[in-house]
Amino acid sequence: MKQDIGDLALFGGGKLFPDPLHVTRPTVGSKDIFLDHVNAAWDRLWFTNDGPLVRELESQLERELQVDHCVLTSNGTSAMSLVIQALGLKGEVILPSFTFVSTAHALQMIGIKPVFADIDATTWSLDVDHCRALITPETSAIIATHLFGDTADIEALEALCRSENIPLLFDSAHAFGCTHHGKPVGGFGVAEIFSFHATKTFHTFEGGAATTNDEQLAARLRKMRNFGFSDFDHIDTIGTNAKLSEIHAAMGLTNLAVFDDTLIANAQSHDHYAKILATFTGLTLRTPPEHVASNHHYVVAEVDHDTFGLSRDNLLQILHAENILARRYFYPGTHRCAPYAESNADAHLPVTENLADRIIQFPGGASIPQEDITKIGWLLAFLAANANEITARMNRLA
Ligand code: T4K
Repeated sequence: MKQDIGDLALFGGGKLFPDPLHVTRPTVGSKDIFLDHVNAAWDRLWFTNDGPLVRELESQLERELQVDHCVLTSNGTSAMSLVIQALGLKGEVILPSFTFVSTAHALQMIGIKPVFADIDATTWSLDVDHCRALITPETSAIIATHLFGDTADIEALEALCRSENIPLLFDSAHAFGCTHHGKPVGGFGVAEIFSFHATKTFHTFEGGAATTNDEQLAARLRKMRNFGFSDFDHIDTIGTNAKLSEIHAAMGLTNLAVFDDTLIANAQSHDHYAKILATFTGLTLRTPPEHVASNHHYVVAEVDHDTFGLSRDNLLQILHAENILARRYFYPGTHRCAPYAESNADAHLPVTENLADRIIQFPGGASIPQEDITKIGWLLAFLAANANEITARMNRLA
């Protein structure tokens, strides 16, 4: 533990963690159950193309998410691309800048212009008034993100899309296992898209899904993920290869079996941070509102430079030196990323830009030992107590 600011690793002291402490580690169920599924696939010699494990996982997810159709895909980005193309979107699509770049890329790659809207300062969800102001005759959809285990402003976005007669989609990569007014995320809008990447609270190594209550859309997505085949030699539509393999589905079945435990462990980590951050000022933990049951996978805080005494980026530098690999998702905001910066040079998204400069994600989730959170908490309190002296020393080093 640090007694003096000279003990900080940034100033030459020993690292608080000998090995890197990642922002997240994959949560895994029983290795034996996973291997049982893999052995069964091995014996069947059936490894992909709508295999029995994929079908079983799809039906379990439909029950879990209370949605009519779950179409598994190779990753979340391919699910998003398929839905965008299955719905025939074109022209312009409105989305938040403050999200992962994948949706903007999926649009831009097929010549649809991503139009970046700001988020609301309180909810961090798409700002509905700004979306309304951005709608033009070219707008073909709105794609909102449920961010950090919270949900978007679903009702207001639905009302807007209904009045404009355009589809509403959700990027739900962060919201598996969350509910909104008691209803599971997965059945809202025309379709929702999940990522089952290893960094997500429920994962299939790599993978993703589109969920929908629209039977025709689901049928189209199933064909499109498999080159457009409707049977052995009939190709009905253009498509691609976006299938999930049996080994990925085996991981999904394994992890879904322990998902209730994952949620409990996520909440324990989140609560532990909440108690620690309440003992000093300047780091405000993001806590979803009452109507959302969060998956608590993301431990995200806003750094208030004035009250905490350290800027977000100085804090990040100190933590990384200690081997605590906190992240600043989603810095700097998609509209300021290289592929979009020039065409959005005039875009003014004050809430997004402010948040992108203040936010930090701490190591959290179900796999982090509670004693590691205690150590991080101790360090954060030490930094808060000595912030001015540390900042002065960092300035001298710069
Ligand atoms: N929408 C949203 C809101 C998303 O966040 C994402 C993906 C998508 C859509 C698209 O879904 P996918 O097409 O990816 O299914 C990661 C992931 O690659 C990406 O899936 C994720 N979001 C994004 C937010 O984060 P990186 O480059 O930040 O990940 P990386 O490799 O630095 O890993 C993060 C931490 O996780 C590391 O500190 C180590 C740990 N880790 C990672 C992997 C892969 C492990 O411990 N084990 C592992 O196997 O992008």
